[in-house]
Amino acid sequence: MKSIALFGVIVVLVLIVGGFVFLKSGNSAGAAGTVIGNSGAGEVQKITLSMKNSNYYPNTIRVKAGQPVSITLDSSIGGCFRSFNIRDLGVQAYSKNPSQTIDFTPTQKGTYRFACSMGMGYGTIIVE
Ligand SMILES: [Cu+2]
Repeated sequence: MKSIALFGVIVVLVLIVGGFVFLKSGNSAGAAGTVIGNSGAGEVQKITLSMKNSNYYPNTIRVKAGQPVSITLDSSIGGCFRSFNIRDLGVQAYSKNPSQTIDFTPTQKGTYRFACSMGMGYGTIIVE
């Protein structure tokens, strides 16, 4: 009876450790993606949006054409604001959490509107 209990404890421990390793590998995958962005020495244009006055903040973003853009929706953003669209640039993404960035490369210069899926939150992205 005692050895069965011990076995049970070991199984639970293995599951817990295994779970941590699994979570860690998931996180490090995201971190690796970030490192790749940084290694480009300014090539990836990183933008973090948060929530202010029931809208995205900053509300106007400027990026350079032909260079990859990586948008992070920080943890203050919730609900349908996490589904991010720049219709005219063909960007349509759902970011489940801040580690899921919205990556795209704008090629066409211009001023575009970004918005959540329902259009409640919106702003302007200027590609120059
Ligand atoms: Cu919305």
